[in-house]
Amino acid sequence: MAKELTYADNATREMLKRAAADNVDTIWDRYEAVQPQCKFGTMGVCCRICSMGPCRISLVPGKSPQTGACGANVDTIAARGIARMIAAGTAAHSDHGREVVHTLQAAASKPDFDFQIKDPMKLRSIATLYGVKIDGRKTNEIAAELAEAALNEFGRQHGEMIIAKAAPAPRVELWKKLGIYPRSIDREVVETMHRTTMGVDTDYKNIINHGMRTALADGWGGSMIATEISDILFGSPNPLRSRANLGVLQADQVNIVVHGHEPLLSEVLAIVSKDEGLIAKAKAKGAKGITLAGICCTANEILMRHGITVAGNFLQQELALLTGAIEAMVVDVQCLMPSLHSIANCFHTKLITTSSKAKLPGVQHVEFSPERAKAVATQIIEQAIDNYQNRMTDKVFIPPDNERIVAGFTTESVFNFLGGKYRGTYRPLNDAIIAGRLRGAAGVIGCSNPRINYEEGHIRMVTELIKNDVLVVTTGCNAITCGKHGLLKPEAALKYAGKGLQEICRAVGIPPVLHVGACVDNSRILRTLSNIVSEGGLGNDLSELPVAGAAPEWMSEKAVTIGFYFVASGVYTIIGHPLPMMGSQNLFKYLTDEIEQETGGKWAFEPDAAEAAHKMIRHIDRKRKALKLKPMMYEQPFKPEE
Ligand code: NFS
Ligand code: SF4
Repeated sequence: MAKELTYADNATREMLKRAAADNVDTIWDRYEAVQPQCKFGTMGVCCRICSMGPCRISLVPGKSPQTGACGANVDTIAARGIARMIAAGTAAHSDHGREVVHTLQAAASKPDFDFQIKDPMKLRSIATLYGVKIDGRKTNEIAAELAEAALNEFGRQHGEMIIAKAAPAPRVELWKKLGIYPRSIDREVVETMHRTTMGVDTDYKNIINHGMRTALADGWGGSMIATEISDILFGSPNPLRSRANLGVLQADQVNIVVHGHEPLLSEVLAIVSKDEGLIAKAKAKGAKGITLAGICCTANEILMRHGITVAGNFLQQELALLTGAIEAMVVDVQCLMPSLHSIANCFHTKLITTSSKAKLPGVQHVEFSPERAKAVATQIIEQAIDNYQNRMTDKVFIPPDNERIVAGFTTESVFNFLGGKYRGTYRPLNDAIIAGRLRGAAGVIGCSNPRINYEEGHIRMVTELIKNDVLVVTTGCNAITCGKHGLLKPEAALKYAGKGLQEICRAVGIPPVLHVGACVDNSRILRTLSNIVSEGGLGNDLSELPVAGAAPEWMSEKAVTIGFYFVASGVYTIIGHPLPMMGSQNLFKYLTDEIEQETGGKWAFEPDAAEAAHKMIRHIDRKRKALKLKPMMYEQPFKPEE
């Protein structure tokens, strides 16, 4: 049985008790079973890139071996490992972006296609960024040309990426000077794989340099394309209400859970699940209706645009199945635990894979394609309805917990609020920071990880930041944790925020923690920071802003990529468990210190989440001082150390 979780939401704790009583292993049990973990892997000193290896460097300084068989030292081995994580993360986010662009392309050319352009305003704004002519042209013409331009960002052979020019001009110039301005997404990923294979790049700084270029091709490339084109196709989110946690599942309804990342099928499911005919079918089978709920970033996508409820985050995917109340769990790609199959088998739940890129042995596969979107969605929902009668009622347990949330903030929508309805402007935000009402802003994002007392990292960090008048923006699984714990409600400001942040939240009616979407939507944070710079009064580049980023419970390679594009963008970025490279003192010094001379950003590792928040606050205060901003307006509970 897993260790007791002292910070986790009530539903999670209840479900874990059930799992223990039923002798079902979950992620926490399996995590314990793999202890103790390999020190060489943890420290990043193991290389298995070629078959002269695997080679591992002694962790005792001076003790042999200090190089692999080929002569690679610990700095090279550790840097190569990190660079390959970045390449994998970039590949995952960007491949998702590519699917969305292909869908835009099809939508532009086929009049009876299941997807159509829902936000023509955003289409025009992104088309303009790409230099696509918009005046006097039809929506579909613009969309077709934009889709082509966006696809070129993946495979361009000459020249460089266009969308990354959305960054402030001095940043773009700096990237070019450092040789890390990205050329095209696939090219940077390929070059990372090339440089890190046996006998190529040995200089750890040069390897990380290209790692940053690859990461930028994600944050200011593949992820940004995924976000912007999804908004064009499915509509840009606006603030809306919903609920989060396992209690959103309904005992008397057909429950369908979508889990994974790409927004395509889940978008159609969100629409088709409201179909009167299907609801009538569900009723004919004795259910009161159809409930759709999400897990992981797919949840965030349909929450942001449709207000669909969230069943849980990464560590709750197995617990959702353990309710015994899910007729179908539909998965696509990324963050899917291979254990889902065996847990689903304990119940009537149909697990359905939908992407050719992610199949599970023995699991039903219904291949999704944008051309057959509605048909696939209907087939899945009908199957779920038929499965309702197989529910083993005596095995059903849905914990009641579910919390009210407000989500749906974007680069465009947040500050329309702050600026009043008719004039979208960042001025009030910048002024609040300049006047010392707000200390600054922090992006707290990323996964949950059984290595950490579940949710402690997120909750302690976020509450500590808002208490000190730092506005928090959140994505991914952190956002879901914040939602479950009541931090995404406007009232949370009164309970947790410092006086300055409280005043702003009250005046505008926003929560102190703003949910801006899925992990690819970290690109919204980049665009927001760029808008703050161009609004004026807080410096000329991202690195001058009083902001910081964090992923206290990170797990995925995608999180490593995100961290690197934030560091390359000049942002101080702190994570809990260190990157797997601590065996290389040189690399550690470079990433947590020297790199700041180059990009203005740097890494920090701090397992204690409240202490990590303090480090972020100290960094924000240093930036405030450098900008010669006014002292904070109100007496603050936090006294930074000198
Ligand atoms: Ni992000 Fe989303 Fe969650 Fe981590 Fe996985 S769901 S893309 S990787 S675990 S935050
Ligand atoms: Fe060993 Fe060098 Fe081969 Fe890596 S590349 S496995 S260090 S011989």
